[in-house]
Amino acid sequence: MATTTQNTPASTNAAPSYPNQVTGMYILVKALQAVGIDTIYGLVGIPVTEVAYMAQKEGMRFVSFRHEQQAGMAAATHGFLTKKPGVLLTVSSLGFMNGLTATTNATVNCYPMIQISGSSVREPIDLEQGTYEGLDQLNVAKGLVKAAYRVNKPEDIPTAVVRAYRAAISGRPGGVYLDITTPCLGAVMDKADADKLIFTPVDPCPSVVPSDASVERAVKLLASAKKPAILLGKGAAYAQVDDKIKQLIESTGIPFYPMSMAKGLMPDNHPLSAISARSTIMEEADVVMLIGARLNWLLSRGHGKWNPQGQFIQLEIQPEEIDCNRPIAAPVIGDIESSLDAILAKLQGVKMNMDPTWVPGIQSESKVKNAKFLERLQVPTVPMTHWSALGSVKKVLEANPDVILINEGANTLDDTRDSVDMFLPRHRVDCATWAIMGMGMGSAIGAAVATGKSVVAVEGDSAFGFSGMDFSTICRFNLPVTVVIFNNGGIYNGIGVNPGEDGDPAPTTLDVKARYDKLGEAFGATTYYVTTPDELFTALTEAVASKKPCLIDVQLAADSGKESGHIGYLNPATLIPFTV
Ligand code: ADP
Ligand code: TZD
Ligand code: MG
Repeated sequence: MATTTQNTPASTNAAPSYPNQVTGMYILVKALQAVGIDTIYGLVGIPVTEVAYMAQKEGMRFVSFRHEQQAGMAAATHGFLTKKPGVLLTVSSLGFMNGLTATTNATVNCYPMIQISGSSVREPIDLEQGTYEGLDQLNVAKGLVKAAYRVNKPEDIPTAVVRAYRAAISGRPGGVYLDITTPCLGAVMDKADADKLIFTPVDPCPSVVPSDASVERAVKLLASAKKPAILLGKGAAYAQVDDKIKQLIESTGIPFYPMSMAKGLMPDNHPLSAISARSTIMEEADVVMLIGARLNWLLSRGHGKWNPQGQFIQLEIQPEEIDCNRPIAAPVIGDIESSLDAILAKLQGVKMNMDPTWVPGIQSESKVKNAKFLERLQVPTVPMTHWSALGSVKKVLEANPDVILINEGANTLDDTRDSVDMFLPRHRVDCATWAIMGMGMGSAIGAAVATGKSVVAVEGDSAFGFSGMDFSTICRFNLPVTVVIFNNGGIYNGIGVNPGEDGDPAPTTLDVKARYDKLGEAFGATTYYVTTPDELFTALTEAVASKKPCLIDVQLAADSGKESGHIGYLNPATLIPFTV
């Protein structure tokens, strides 16, 4: 009688006879190495455990996590910081889905990454017969990621890896899903045949050169502007063309405004920085050049405060992005490097038409605002507020500009972004386009592993809760990461009141008396519990200098922080007031 339960190809039944035979897992590792990938982030179990062991055996780094979402956040951050896809390895079903949240988030943020997931035997999944961790993963992933492929045969693995790699980094970068079935991972081949399959792609991320006409149009418009501005987004940071951006700004004398993750591309305190004059730029600029920034909700989708007569130049790689919210007068479709090369060449000898009062006006406005802001940070309030705590964090981080700053929360995000100046490119990673919580530990790990640099993660207490268990990964891998938790006891603050009578905590209330430092102790980190700005300054200085895993529990007042941070205007409760 035929059995219908296993449906496993014959080749997976026999164990390979090493060293002459290998499995699909070996081919996968070799194919990843052939495209230059040296690190995998993940969480193992059936059917991918041996992929991770094989990776280590073949000289790759495997960073093992407590939750797949964080491994994915690490891979995504690795991709953003290095321009090479970060790789995430997950098991089937829930492991796959836990990781997919990060792969989807990477796609939204235009970070290159590849999620590789083992998947169960196809036939019982397709017939819904109920198999171990059975889920039609490929179809779940499609629509949420930039590209998704399934590999059924070991011979196809190198092609699949190269396709995933090309899809992740070419054009607009994004997350790619690679589904590899259990039989394919376990299939046995002769090593000599397997090795012959491996190849390195030629020109996997080809330049996209803008048309001459588009460059001409953009330069003409820029030169005609009386009040031009350059707006830098995280696409500009990703592109790693720091010198060209500096040259464009300094040779034209046009003021620039960096989006959150573009901070540091030019020093925040540069004389042409308009970081403290956002409203003036929006209301008054007549020509704005967007470089690797989308005119999305973070920029009021081009409406609201923006000068209705203002015109936009947009340097962008994805043609569909243009005009999606507001007509763009001068789109330049190309990769930022090619576009800047062409623009800088065309700008030679072109006379700018800038109003001579424009830059000095922004500079004097910035001077006044910066002084006022600094005053606020210098009040040593105890119990600490976000501001008094940030007064200390600012001092330490600005004294250590090569530390990568990871940042999430509501008030903790907004206030840190506004307080801490950045001086080097790609040194700030935050919850980005979707404003999601739960990237902190993963991103900190990805940043430390990908760059070898020290990392400080400034986390709201709620934000930390989403990824906190992976602090253990920071400790296990002995990474130079300091986690700073701003504990105000809740989402936005710790003073929410349950309007009912059951005595349960309010929906926004967490644990203002929690001692997060003790959590760090459990994993062997150096920990601190601080209640004053001076203690915080000393602790953070020491922690950063140690280059070891550290955790600082920063006790804030429960009433520090306002609902929804700086984006309260998006909260429906502010449109339809909630009355008890
Ligand atoms: P921010 O949130 O900082 O404003 P966004 O994520 O909205 O930045 O925008 C980044 C933009 O940069 C995306 O539209 C993306 O397509 C674009 N981009 C990314 N890399 C490149 C590149 N190398 N060349 C051109 N555009 C790029
Ligand atoms: N879940 C996810 C995945 N993303 C989210 N953005 C939220 C929930 C909602 N949310 C925010 O938008 S900010 C935030 C949540 C839960 C946490 C704010 O509290 P915090 O920071 O402690 O991190 P502050 O300093 O108390 O504001
Ligand atoms: Mg909080």
